[in-house]
Amino acid sequence: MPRFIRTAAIMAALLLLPAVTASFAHEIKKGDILLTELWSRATPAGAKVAAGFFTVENTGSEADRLVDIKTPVGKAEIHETATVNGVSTMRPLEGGLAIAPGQKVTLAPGGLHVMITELKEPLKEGEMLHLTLRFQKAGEIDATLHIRPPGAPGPGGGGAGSSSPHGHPGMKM
Ligand SMILES: [Cu+2]
Repeated sequence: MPRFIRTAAIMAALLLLPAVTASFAHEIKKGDILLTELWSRATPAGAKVAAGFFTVENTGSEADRLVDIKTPVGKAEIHETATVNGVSTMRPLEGGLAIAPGQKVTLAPGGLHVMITELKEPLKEGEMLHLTLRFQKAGEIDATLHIRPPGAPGPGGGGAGSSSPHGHPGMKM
C-alpha cells in the first residue's frame, strides 16, 4: 500500500513537471549559450518602445558575442545604461554584447537591455515576446520572453508599480 501511494505521488509530480518547467524554469540552450530569466513588461496602448531582459551564459570554452536581435513586433537593439555625472543615459552597445567563456551576463532594468522601438502592437501581460538572437558562434536562437505586468521589477513574482519604470532619457518617445 505505501508503495502504491509513493508511486502515485511520483507520477503526479511527473505530470505536473512540464507546466512548472514552462512557467518557472524557462530556459533555452543552443550550443554553448544558455538563456534563462527571459522576461519583458506589458506596454500601454500606443506605446512605441518596450524592453526585454534575460540572462545569457556562455557555458563553453570560447568567447561568443550577441551581435544582432530581431523581433516581429518592431526594431530591436541591445542598449547599455550608463550614469554620467549623476544622469542616467542609454545608448546602443557598439559591436554587440561580448560573453567570455564561463561568463554570465544579466540584462535588467537600469542596465543592459533589449530596446524595442517602432513597436507595432502593445505587449500584453501573460503573452510572449519573440526575439531572434544572433550569436557569432552559437548562431541564431529563437527566444521567447514572458510578458510581465507593467513595472514588474523582475522575471517572476512581484507586482505592478513596485519599481521605477524603465527610463529612457535622451530618447524621444
Ligand atoms: Cu533602451
